[in-house]
Amino acid sequence: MQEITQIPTWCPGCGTYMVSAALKGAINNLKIPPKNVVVCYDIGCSGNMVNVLDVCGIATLHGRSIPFASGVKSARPELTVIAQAGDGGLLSEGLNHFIHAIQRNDPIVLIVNNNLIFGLTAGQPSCATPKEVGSSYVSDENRLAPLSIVDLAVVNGAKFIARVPETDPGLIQEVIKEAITFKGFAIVEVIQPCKIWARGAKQVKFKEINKPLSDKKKLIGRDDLVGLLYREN
Ligand SMILES: Cc1ncc(C[n+]2csc(CCOP(=O)(O)OP(=O)(O)O)c2C)c(N)n1
Ligand code: SF4
Repeated sequence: MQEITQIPTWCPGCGTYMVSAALKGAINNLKIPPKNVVVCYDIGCSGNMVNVLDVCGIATLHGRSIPFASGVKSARPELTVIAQAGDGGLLSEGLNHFIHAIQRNDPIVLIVNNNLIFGLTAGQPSCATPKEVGSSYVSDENRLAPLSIVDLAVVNGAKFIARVPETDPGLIQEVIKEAITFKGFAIVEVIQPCKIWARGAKQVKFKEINKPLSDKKKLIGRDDLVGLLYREN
């Protein structure tokens, strides 16, 4: 494997710095050789982690990181396989893949860098953009209510659901470690509002839960809950 020497180009304060450091820390902590880790990256600001993480990386197509990851895992089940996506790639371009991976319970990890907007292409609303966030393409406010990744995961029967804020790198790392050791489709959503295009997003006061809920329906509509929210044994 070649050593990665590129310097990240994310904006100062972008949550993706935290996520890439947490992912690296989780892999090191679990002592998984980087050559045994495959990360399938979506297209976007967050997908540019492909340039900085020293693992086997595949830059896939927008909205298609999950099927790439599922394919790699079925061909090489001994590898740790991770799909990465922004909220645009996951919910706007590739929502069907998300739901089908839940339905099949594909044994891969999904990390969603939810910055609440299409970041790389300069601020068009995604399906996760809150109403109060104006954008470079919508003059006042976005008229559509945002889709919730956790709610979709719950109603479609996901067995591992986590949501973590960008402000808690320790929690992001812990949850990614749990996700990597889970034997099924493990969803980790990181809330990291874009520092440029989602500045108008209301600040959610997060409440960390220290034990996964036994009744996942209680997660519906609770966008304030963070931590490992649900895990089915
Ligand atoms: C099929 C397709 N449609 C549109 C694009 C253009 N495009 C590239 S990045 C991007 C936005 C990415 O947003 P998101 O997935 O939320 O990731 P972020 O940049 O916010 O991290 C778009 C629309 C593309 N590359 N492929
Ligand atoms: S535009 Fe937003 S998501 Fe992209 S690097 Fe800057 S802060 Fe991060």
